Amino acid sequence: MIKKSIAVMGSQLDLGAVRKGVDMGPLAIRHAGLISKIRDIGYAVKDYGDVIPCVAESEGNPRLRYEKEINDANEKLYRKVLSAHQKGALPIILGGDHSIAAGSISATAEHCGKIGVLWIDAHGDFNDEQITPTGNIHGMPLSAVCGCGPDSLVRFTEARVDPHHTAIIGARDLDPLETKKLKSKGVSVFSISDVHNFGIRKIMEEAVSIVSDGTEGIHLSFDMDALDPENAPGVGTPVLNGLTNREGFVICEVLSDMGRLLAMDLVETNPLLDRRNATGILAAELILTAIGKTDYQLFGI
Ligand SMILES: [Mn+2]
Repeated sequence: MIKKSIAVMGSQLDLGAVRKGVDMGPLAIRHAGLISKIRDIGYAVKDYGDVIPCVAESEGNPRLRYEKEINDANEKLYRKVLSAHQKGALPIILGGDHSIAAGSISATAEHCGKIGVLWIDAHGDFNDEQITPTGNIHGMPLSAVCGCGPDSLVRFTEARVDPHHTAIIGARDLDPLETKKLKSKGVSVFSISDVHNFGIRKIMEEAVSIVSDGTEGIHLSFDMDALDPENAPGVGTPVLNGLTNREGFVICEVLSDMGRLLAMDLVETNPLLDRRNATGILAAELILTAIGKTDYQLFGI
């Protein structure tokens, strides 16, 4: 078990994505019993509530849609996550679309210094205002926190993550220019084929060594669309042929066993598209596993 208390917080942000509904993700994950189940594992836990973004008047720059509202919400989230780190708690951040990671990861990097980022996602999220095919900011946060643009998305801090300390697992829907940029900046990408050819344990071994080597620890950013839509139907941008539930849990188990988790995002849960909160429940269980819940636990003994 990580010897820390847990700080749960969320961001009800959906302006980075096209399909609406991920703003309710944090509520769906809480309704799956997250807070009491964290307490059951044996942690002190406090729920700091959600950042609620301003109502958007217009989308603004079509290459960075809703930039102002997203940045304002992320600045608030950044302060909340930073404050949780300063109190010695492990922050768990519930999304919201993936653009919230520009706020959360920046806070971890600001507090901890050199960090590794493990990005579990069907997508690369490594676009910027020049190469984006859509202008949707949820396709850009990994690039932003690595200092590869857009800089405006991380305007509240100088802290950046070295792309060489960053690994993506589960990728299967990358844009062509994004792929080129990921390669040129040195991000390690483990596609779904890599997972199925070599096995999730082998891929995790490699990924974890990349993000741990010379870093203070790992910020895990888990996008529910990394999983197969059969298991996680409640996501805005589903992509066929995803990770199995078991593979998702192994990722979290390995991180829990290592004891080097600094913070975790769990994003892109969309209750409007879900089946009886299956995706919200799965999201909560993945979080619990990452912080030490096991299948066979001697509660309080
Ligand atoms: Mn994502």
